[in-house]
Amino acid sequence: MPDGRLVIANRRTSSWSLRGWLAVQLAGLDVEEVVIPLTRPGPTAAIAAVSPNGRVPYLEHAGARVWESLAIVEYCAEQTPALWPADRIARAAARSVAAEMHGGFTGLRRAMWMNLGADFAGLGRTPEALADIARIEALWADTRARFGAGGAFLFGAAFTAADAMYAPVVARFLTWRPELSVASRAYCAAVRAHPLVAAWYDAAEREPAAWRLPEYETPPPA
Ligand SMILES: N[C@@H](CCC(=O)N[C@@H](CS)C(=O)NCC(=O)O)C(=O)O
Repeated sequence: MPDGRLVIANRRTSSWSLRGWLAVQLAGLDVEEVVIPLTRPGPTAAIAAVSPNGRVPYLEHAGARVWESLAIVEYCAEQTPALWPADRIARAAARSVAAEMHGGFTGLRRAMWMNLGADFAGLGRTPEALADIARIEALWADTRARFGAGGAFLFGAAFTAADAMYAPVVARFLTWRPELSVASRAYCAAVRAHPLVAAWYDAAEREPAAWRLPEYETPPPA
């Protein structure tokens, strides 16, 4: 019998769900997965009925109730410390970039929402989104230069919680195709090829078309 449940929303468009799900997978928690499709206008009543903050991801595990993706990441890292880099200085940087993602980049998130099945190449390039993208590229480059020498991810060979926090950004970049450096594109390719990310994309493709929300399927004007 599973030790609890992880509540998420549509894989195609729920970027925060992807972060929580990756953390749970990386930690190897044995939880039932409950997918609640988003409804519009929100908030989604079925999510509000189960999650303390009315949002997903929401985790129940061995008596603990955890909401907010970053809190789920931290809970998972308590179970499996390798979610963060082992080195104290690298771990501090990983926590910082993860927190920066959790608390910011609203310009990007508003203009280039996650839709794994869409092709919105060239669109969504608002000044706010482009400023966020510049910061993200600088952050990725700096992190990889300082800690990433051993592999393709932010902290080297291991896909850590920091990569989990940025996986939905990668997904946005693959859908909206902003201009990116060669190094950023290589990082995006590595994240997309990770088996857990690939599994999420595959499962998203199998979701019922009826779950799709018109506001996330319609491209913004060019
Ligand atoms: N700060 C939250 C954000 C979670 C969030 O906004 N989740 C969205 C789905 S991606 C949600 O649950 N929305 C509820 C709704 O639209 O009804 C976190 O980090 O978990």
